[in-house]
Amino acid sequence: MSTKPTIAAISVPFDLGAGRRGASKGPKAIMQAGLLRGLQQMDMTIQHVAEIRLPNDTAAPLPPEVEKNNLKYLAEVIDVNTRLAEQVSNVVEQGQFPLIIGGDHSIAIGTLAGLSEHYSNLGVIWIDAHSDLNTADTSPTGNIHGMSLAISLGMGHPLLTSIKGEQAKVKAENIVLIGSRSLDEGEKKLIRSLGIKCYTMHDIDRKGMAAVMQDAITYISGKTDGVHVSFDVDSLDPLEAPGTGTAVKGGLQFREAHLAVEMLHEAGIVTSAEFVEVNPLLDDNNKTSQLAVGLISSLLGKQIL
Ligand code: NNH
Ligand code: MN
Ligand code: MN
Ligand code: MN
Repeated sequence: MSTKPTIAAISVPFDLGAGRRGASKGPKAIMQAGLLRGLQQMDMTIQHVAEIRLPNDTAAPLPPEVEKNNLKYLAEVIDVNTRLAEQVSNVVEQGQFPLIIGGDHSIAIGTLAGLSEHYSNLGVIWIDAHSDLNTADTSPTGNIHGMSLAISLGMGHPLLTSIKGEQAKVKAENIVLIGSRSLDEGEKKLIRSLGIKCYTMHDIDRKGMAAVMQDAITYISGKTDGVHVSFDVDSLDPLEAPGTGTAVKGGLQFREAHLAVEMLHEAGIVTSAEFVEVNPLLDDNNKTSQLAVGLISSLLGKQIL
């Protein structure tokens, strides 16, 4: 995005994909931390186009014979993501830049499904302490936010993988994981067997964030027709981002995270983004919401000088 597109913010106050409640309050906290104001000051046109939620917090019921084993709140996750996918697709159709504000990371299912209607070779940069590559068979928790990337690859419950069509929404070779440090056994196997590009915290420590991002951008640029940034705030160190449900020590420092998104902006390749897993109930004086606003602004072009 070299010229400034209109940013279409879509908030998704949903947290039933996570193991604890509270990420549903993320969008409001991020808005209150000044997201729209900040972007307008950068001369960006931003509109809050939609809030995606379940009417009366009730999902369309699933037929009783549907297998729901180790898939918590399956009906709710399907319903909200079906709505989100449609909204994301419509925003792209209108030539706007979708900015999805979560909500827990299960909403990536709907985001990627919606994007897949417009990109046949979508790149995905997944910045997260986790890889979210579990299926019901490998998940230690049954929380669907730990399965969203696998579902987008076409692996998982058929009612989840078939939102916006049966096809895989993203290809393994078009994914880059950044900041990984908490991977379940089944996820490690999948990353190895599919050859998914994965920059762990170890790699970031060794090479430095600048080199990692340069590699990641080079890897993804040539072969994709769009790049989505899926940013889970638990990628940051818990000292920087305490307001998140599954904090893992040893994460990205404040500047490392900003450098990553600044470099993505400079590369001019990003066509959509989502920021997820801000949980205001666990936050310390809105520190994590404010951090999210700073990271979003940097990704969209805010510069220091
Ligand atoms: N891997 C764990 C699970 O499947 C944790 C996932 N939690 C996340 N992912 N926050 O980003 O439940
Ligand atoms: Mn449409
Ligand atoms: Mn995640
Ligand atoms: Mn995570």
